[in-house]
Amino acid sequence: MSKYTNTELLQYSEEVLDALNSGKPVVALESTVIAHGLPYPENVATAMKIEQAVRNEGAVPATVGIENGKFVIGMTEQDIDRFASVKGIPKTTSRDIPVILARRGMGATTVASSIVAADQAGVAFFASAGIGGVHRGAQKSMDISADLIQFTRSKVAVVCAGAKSILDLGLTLEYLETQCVPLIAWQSDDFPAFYCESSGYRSPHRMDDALEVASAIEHHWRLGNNSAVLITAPIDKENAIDRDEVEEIIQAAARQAEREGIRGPGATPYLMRAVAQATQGRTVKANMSVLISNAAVGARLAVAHAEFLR
Ligand code: PSU
Ligand code: MN
Repeated sequence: MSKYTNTELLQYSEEVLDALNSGKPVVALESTVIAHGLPYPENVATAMKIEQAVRNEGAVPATVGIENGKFVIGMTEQDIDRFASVKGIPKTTSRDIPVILARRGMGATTVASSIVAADQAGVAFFASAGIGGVHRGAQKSMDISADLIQFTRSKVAVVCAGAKSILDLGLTLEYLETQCVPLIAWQSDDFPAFYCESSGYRSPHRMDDALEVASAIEHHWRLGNNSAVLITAPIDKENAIDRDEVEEIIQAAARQAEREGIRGPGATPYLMRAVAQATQGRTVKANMSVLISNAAVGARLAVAHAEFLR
């Protein structure tokens, strides 16, 4: 009998089920970035390119979301189009999951809720562009993304381009260290800052070999940690944006957000839109490029991990 199968909670695509049951690498992908992170129709095109990037590296993509009270593990093209175009699909982070499931609703999954789903589904890898983190001024606002807490609870390897500098990246790194989340910079020395190659902070570890990354991930799990390993890969040089330029724009956007009293789950999308506007869409282009390149890195590492386990 096959180990993986559809359940009351999980609706797999056939392709993902086949891959999991034959030990092939699968990479989970989030849907908040489709529903809330990018404009239509660029979001649809990007979601398809992300999936293609995963396939090109020899892995199977599984775009994750919530529909009809189930986690979808591997969206169809129609699903992706719906998440990209239908207004009002709620951004669903970890704590929202039970409510959305109980109401048999739809939910666009964040990094946190996507790795909850991936972990349940037996998908070991997840790739996205930017994770949430500790917000600037968190000493007062206490705004810390649930992504960081979820890393301590879900056994998934997470590949990302670090986090946007709309956050306090120094505090984000401190938080990850305190919470015992292994952090590896893929083929670079620094913790990247999404649009920027470097946040200015060094990463605690650099690795250049995919099998060595796979080994580190397995060591973490074999030690009994049911938690994430975080791997960062920087944006391509051609699409990178200068750190000082972004910094000025972010400071202005953060002041505006404060004046308008923007808080809670709306804060990240608000700041992202403000930065996109101020750069005439250059950050949107960077966002798309980094989503695609990270998906490729995630797939490459997932392939190495499957090889490591053989
Ligand atoms: N950062 C980005 N793009 C995004 C997000 C973060 O550069 O689309 C989304 C991701 O889904 C992430 C979530 O998990 O925002 C974090 O939101 P919050 O800060 O509210 O936890
Ligand atoms: Mn928040």
